[in-house]
Amino acid sequence: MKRFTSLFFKKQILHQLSILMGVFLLTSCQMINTENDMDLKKISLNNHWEFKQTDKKEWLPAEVPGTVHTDLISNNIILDPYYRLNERDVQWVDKVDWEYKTKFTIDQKIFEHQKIQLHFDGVDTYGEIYINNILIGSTDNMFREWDFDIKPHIHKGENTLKVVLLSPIENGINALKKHGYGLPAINDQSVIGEVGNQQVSIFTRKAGYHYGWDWGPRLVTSGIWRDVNIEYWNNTKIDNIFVQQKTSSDKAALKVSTQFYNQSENELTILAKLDGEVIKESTIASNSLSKTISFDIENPKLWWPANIGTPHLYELSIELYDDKQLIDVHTERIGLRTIKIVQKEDDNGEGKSFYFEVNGQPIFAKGANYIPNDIFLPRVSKATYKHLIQSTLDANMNMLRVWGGGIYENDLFYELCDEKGILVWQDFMFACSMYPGDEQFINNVRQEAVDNIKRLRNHASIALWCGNNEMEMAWAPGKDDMGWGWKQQYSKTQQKEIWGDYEKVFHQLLPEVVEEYTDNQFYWRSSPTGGDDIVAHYEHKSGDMHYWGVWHGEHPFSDFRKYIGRFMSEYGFQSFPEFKSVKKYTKPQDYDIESEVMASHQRSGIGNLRIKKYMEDHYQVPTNFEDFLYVGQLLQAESIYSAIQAHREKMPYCMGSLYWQLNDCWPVASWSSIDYYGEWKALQYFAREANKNTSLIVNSDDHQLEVKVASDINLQEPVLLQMELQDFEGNSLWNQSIPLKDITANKTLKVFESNLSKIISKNDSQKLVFISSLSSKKTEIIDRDLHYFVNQKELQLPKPELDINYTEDDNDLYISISTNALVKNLFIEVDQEQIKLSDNYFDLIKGEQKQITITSRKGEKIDRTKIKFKHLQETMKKKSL
Ligand code: BMA
Repeated sequence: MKRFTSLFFKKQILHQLSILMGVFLLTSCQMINTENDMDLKKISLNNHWEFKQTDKKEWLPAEVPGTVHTDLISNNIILDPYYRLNERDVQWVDKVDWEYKTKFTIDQKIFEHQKIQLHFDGVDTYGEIYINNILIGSTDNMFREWDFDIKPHIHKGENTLKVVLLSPIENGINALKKHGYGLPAINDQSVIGEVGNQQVSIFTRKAGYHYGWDWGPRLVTSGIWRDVNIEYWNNTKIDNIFVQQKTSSDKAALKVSTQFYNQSENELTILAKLDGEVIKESTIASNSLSKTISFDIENPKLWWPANIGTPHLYELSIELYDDKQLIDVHTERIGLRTIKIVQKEDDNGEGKSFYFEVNGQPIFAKGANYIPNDIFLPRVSKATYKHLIQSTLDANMNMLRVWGGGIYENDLFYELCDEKGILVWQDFMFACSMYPGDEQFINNVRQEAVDNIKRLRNHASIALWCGNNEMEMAWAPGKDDMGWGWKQQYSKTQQKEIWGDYEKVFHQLLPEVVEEYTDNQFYWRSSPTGGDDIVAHYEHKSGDMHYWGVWHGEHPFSDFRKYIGRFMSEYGFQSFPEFKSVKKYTKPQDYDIESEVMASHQRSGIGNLRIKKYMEDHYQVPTNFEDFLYVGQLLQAESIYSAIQAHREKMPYCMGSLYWQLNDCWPVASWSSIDYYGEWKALQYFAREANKNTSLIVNSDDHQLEVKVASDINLQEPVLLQMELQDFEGNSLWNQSIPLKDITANKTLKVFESNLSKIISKNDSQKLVFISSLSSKKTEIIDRDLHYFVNQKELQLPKPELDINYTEDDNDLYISISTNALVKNLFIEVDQEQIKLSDNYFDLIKGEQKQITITSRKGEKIDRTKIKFKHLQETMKKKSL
């Protein structure tokens, strides 16, 4: 195998070093570096941009990658649209055209290359590309990558690149006129966009949420939103690689196909390396455009989802040589695993299972739906991505659904998911609307799908491709009594046309592309769907389910236990951000959820109504604004905690629970568990509890109490269930312990049940807490649960006195807390940015000592004077403002 001489390998190292140096030099200025002798070279064109409104004269400094809006903000032309009502003042931005320009220098050496190509990782959206003032091409899809051969248009010396970004709204309006009639686009806030009822989002291949959503503002961006560079090479370069695997615990058989641009007359050499070691070498015939090499990895280290095993990654490099000269190298981190979606007919014939099986093991999917982190995507930092994916892992999740109204995320997102063992349910970018299906649109979507599948298919985390969000359910083809009333608004001919267009994309095009370009990855036509001919509703027994009875349908929280499908891919409940976040986008006169500013940062028409109604049912509704925000977060946390538990309780019938939604794209009241500023809401802490690998589930009604244990893993050793009834002053009123065996994966076992009166006896249920814990010798506490017998508003809570002590070291602040009586939902509010607490919003009983660590994500010192404590009891005092 290792036929190359050691001299050759020394040369390779020099090559690699020079590549690294080259990249460094090239990104630091827009001058060309020709020092390294690898054949393919790149110049980043991310620097020295200027922009202007097309019909204005003055050029201003601009950022690439960037957006028009953020450039206008940095040049003090518009104010931050996220602050108070500023969004309303910037609606003109999407109705005019913009120009961006930069310069680059081509020296003799570069000029001599056979191929010189301009490459955009992304253009948002309608771009006209000019080199030296000559139009060389155009773009019309934010999700695609764009290549332009610029060799014929450039000269030695200085050249110019200009990108004209045409108004997405003007383009949309023209497309709407051409189409002849409008299409459903319920989240398109055209009125806020000052274009009346002209909902045009569906005509443009651009992130749907830019046009508004029920958690998002209306800010229709334009911009060169991802990297732009010039690539130049002679003869050959790697286009992409496609890794296929047949993996089992003792062997992974890999087939790596490499596609090239190749005009070389020579026979080339291709080398595959795994973790730096040469694993296979082969030759490529002259002019050949692809090469597949196969090799086996014995006893592979498998990639496992988080908490089930280690998500091991191997580094695979493909190197290309022409006569021992390194021409190009492509490196990816890959995971060896199998992922299947199992849909097996139930024994009673009523439905089919729907679960993910990784390496042959069924996995209960725990997680959330994920939306883009900002309207202005290029400014989302690496730190934000890292924080979100780490928070996903920290909340004991193993799956995120990249939802179809946003974007195919940046590489970094998937790299982090690979690393942390987070499975990705990947939607194609279509949501809550119906789209056109003319030839141009279809071709555009095909290329979009190909580009993104090629970019993402080798990621270990990609588990499923899904056609769209909620479109099948909303249209409900052939079912007159189902759907969202969309089809009824159209003539029979139009209905046929709209559904025909739907079928072209979601039943033909996308499954075909997934089949052709992936390693047998699974395609699911819409979320939710019952599969076969079943349109999703709240009681279907196959496929995935979005259950919105709680919230949209005003069902009580207890209905989370009633409506459970095979895989819950959406359900949710809103809350406001915490007060410290609200302060960032408001002024004190806005501190009322019905104020104009707060209402503008609440985009669900029924949002405040629902929060208030459910709060009245469960809590004493505080009149104080700050308290209302806090109790609202508890309400959301309680609701989703109970839903996660209900879904896990139904395991293995139900094998997935992804709540709506993990994150926010601006500061707003929404269903998120992490706010725009990265602060964990109460829900994020509660989800962490509910998602533990082994979890106690305690339920009671007026007569009965049940304790169950849900587990995603096999527990190797016996465990002890300890249960105790206490009053709020810490007096023990009843207790029992039960040793447990046979806690096995993907099962929920009932481990205790009793007539309630036997436990509560004559005690007042409003003053009681049922404490259960599960412990093993090895792990000590596996899980612990505090269960109350009445709603929070009926609890007769004591007035606790807290004993709080602080210690600190260089980075962290430690708080030790104890109490003389039960304290409910203690909220440690730290009025400092980017803070991480080891726990928050927890209940504490007498006799416990709680240790909290507070860390700054920015590495700052924690300022003790900025810490406040709030608990539920305080909000229950009938105080008026
Ligand atoms: C779900 C999502 C989103 C929406 C959310 C809340 O159906 O797919 O479209 O934001 O509900 O209404």
